Amino acid sequence: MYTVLENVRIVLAVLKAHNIHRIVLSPGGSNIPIVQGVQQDPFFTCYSVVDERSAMYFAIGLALQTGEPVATSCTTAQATRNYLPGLTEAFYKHVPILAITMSKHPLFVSQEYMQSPVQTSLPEDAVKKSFSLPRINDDNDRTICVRRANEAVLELTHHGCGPVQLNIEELDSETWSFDPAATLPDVRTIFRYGPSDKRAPSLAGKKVLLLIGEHRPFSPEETEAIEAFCATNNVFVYADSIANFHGKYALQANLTAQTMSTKLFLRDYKPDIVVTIGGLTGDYDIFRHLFDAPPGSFEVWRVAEDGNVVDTYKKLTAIFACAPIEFFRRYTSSPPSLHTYFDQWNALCASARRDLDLEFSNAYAAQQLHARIPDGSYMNFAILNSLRAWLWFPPAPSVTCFANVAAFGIDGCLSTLVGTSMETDQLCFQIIGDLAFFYDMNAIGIRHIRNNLRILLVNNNGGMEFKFGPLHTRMDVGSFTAADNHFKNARGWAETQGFTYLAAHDKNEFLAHVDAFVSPSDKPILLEMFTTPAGERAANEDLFLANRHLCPEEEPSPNLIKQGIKGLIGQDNARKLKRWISGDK
Ligand SMILES: Cc1ncc(C[n+]2csc(CCOP(=O)(O)OP(=O)(O)O)c2C)c(N)n1
Repeated sequence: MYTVLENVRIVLAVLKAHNIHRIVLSPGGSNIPIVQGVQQDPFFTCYSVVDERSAMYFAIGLALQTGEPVATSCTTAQATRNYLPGLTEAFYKHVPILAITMSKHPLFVSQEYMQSPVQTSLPEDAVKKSFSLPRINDDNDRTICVRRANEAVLELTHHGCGPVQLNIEELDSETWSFDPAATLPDVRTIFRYGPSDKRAPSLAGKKVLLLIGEHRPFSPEETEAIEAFCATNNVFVYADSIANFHGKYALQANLTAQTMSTKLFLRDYKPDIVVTIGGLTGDYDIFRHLFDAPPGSFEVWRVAEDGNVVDTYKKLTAIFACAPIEFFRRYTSSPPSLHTYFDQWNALCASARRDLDLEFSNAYAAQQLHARIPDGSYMNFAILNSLRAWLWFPPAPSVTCFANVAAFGIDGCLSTLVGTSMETDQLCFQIIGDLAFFYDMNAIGIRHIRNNLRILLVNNNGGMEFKFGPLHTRMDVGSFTAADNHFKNARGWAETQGFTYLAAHDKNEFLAHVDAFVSPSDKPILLEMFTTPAGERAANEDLFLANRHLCPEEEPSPNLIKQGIKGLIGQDNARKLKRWISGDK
């Protein structure tokens, strides 16, 4: 029998998984779910101490004597406050005590309900960190509880030892309820390993997806370590342009991932282990597959010097708190491995089609320009739409790529690239929509601007990002969400600031400017292309339709039906029909 409170059962399971078996219990009503769970389980050694001040000092003594983390549990209200003196001692003494506290459902906190003061307002020098587990209503709450319970335990010994608060929210009506059939959940456990930790699991026989998020260019040593790791493991490296990695087993697979269904990914292309390095990917498509995959589909290992618990895909099981190079060296074995997993992705990606007659759009610009970006250049993609279009048409490996995907602001992309352009003589290209450009337009007024700056301003009259999906057919997106009709063109401002200003209203005008745009010049250049939402949509859709074969569906999808119509009446007529139906000009 266990409590009906699932968040409590998760905590009990996590304590056991991490082998925390000494617990100091103080009396009360709100922590009955914990007390009941541990007193019936021979795994736990329970100590009873009435006074919470004394209980916390008692726990310190236990931990000092055993050298192991100790848990404590008390009821709500003043009980937690009385942990404070002991927690302060533990904080400055660096003793790992997990203070499990209880609080009422947030509905009641500070609302003059009985025994409901705030339970997490501890002084900054009482605990290293404080975690709260919500009452579980759905899978998201469940995931949060599993992650936070693991994180709280791991924090006891992370970057030095110390006390940690693990607060559990509960509804009074459930606090004393038990379920005779309940057992402890088979909870996902997250472990943290150092670079030479003997407990770390093996990769032998596993299919590994090495996912590289945004990353500065790799050093030769790092590249060599990754290549050696890949050579001796069954690895496919998923690396977008902003990963700045171009190894033998790496592919720029976003177009494939975008076209593929999660069902197909799970059936044929999923790994056993995902190893992540670097920052955010900014790639919603691979994210979708990894995030949506059911629990247990694969494990995620995060390799990062900070050693933090970052559970992006809800499947984190291991954190390697070390520089990635140490991880790769450690998992490089011999002899060379089979590369079936890479071969599988490679075959699929190789059949992707990019050689289409795209409509005038950001994707068209990427298609025409990507191979013309000079070796050694730098690029910055002003997030979502521009980044995506250029992931489909990646520039040469010698081009260093960035995007502000860490916080996804349209506010400073241009300023970031201008900063980059200060310290290199190579050409620096910004791909940017009109909202992002005019947001950050003062960046081209920075008086240090140099001639190596190239701005491709894709003026599609507002935030195209919000006009791709079906949303624009269901609501007025243009007025406020995409903020149409604010900015006319950048000619005046660009010329005032000493730029060569080029404009392109169609493919011919665009192609006429390409040579100048990618060549050295005695002035910085701004090329403004004027595209339409309909053209932008058509380019994207044509690209997907041409790549449907990357994702064979059992059921004909709406897209497949569209493709059939196109086949019957021709591409141009299909576009006209679509514009007529959607009311676009
Ligand atoms: C500072 C900031 N404000 C708002 C947003 C939300 N946002 C994301 S994309 C986008 C539209 C950007 O439009 P534009 O720069 O014209 O590029 P397009 O989508 O048309 O290619 C907006 C407003 C954001 N990311 N950052």
